[in-house]
Amino acid sequence: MLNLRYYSQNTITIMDKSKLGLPVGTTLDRFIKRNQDDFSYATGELSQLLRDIALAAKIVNREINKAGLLNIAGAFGSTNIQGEEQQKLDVIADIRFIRALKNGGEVCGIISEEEEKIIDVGNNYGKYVVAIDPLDGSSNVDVNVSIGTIFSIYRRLSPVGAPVQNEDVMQSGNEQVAAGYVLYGASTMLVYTTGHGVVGFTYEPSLGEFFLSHNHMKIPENGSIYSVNEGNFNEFPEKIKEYINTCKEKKYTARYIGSLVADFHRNLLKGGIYLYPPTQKNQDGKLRLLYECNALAFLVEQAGGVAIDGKGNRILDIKPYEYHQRAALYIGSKNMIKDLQKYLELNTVMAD
Ligand code: P6P
Repeated sequence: MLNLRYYSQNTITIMDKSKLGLPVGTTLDRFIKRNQDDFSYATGELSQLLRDIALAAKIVNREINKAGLLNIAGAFGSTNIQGEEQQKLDVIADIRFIRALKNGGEVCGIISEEEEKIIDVGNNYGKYVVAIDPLDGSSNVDVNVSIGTIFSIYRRLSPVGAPVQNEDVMQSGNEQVAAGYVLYGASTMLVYTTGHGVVGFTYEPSLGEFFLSHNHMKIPENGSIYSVNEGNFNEFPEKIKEYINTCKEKKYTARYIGSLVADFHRNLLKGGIYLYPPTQKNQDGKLRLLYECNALAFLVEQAGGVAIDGKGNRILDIKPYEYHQRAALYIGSKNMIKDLQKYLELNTVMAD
């Protein structure tokens, strides 16, 4: 890496060009190796699984960046288990992440937003299972808005050597051993936690590497940004309406991209609250517990924030009963969630 050397008085001040926005610091691979000791039980499998996810992210990033040029944007002409029209990139991302996880050999099963049932990848000796939304917010890709991948990693409960079982994927969010997201935005970032804080890596496509750019990410305890689809306002529970009105009275800033990872990432960096309350169309909320809410809840708590469902539950405490179940989600700065809870009149067990 070219360093600019500035000579002043008798000292040499080495101004690393990285401060001008070029890739900086530790590569993802070296970071994972250096922190492998964090996983006392693992002998490298989880490290390899994180690398497998990063590889798929690089490939999906390349496909997304081509979307404008090649005919891969737009609808695929099919619908997924959710009954949602599948965008071509949804399908491509699903295929890419499943292939990377299957070939990586560390995973015995996958739950994906794009697939109805557990995907048994045929690797009975894989110690882990993954719940993933391969490309969340993909309807935004045609209008060039940031989109994301969201993933959760669990240790399997069934015996190693047997096929993946239902119990392996029906674990509460508290059991996650790692979780994260990829944000395909102005720059592509991989943000994840293994329960030892939150770290962010920025992708340098010219080098094909993720570089550590955000260490020890913490969400500000207070914030003045609220993210909610106000088009649904009239359908919200009365207490939520009251809370949103106080945000306006306090002259908070409304920011809603309609892409969960992008909204979450901004609030993580700047402080804020994201709300997806129940609506007439989605009376349990729209977002999916297993492969959207749990990962972000793990991340936000590791960053000092809070994630609840508005019914008195920490998101991470919810015991799932089906793969694609939905949950209302209120997630963000600790004190903003505390304010919300005054309206919900609930004393959810808060993260300590
Ligand atoms: P609405 C995208 O479909 C998504 O799952 C999230 O990325 C996003 O935050 C939310 O739904 C947007 O939903 O109902 O406001 O368009």
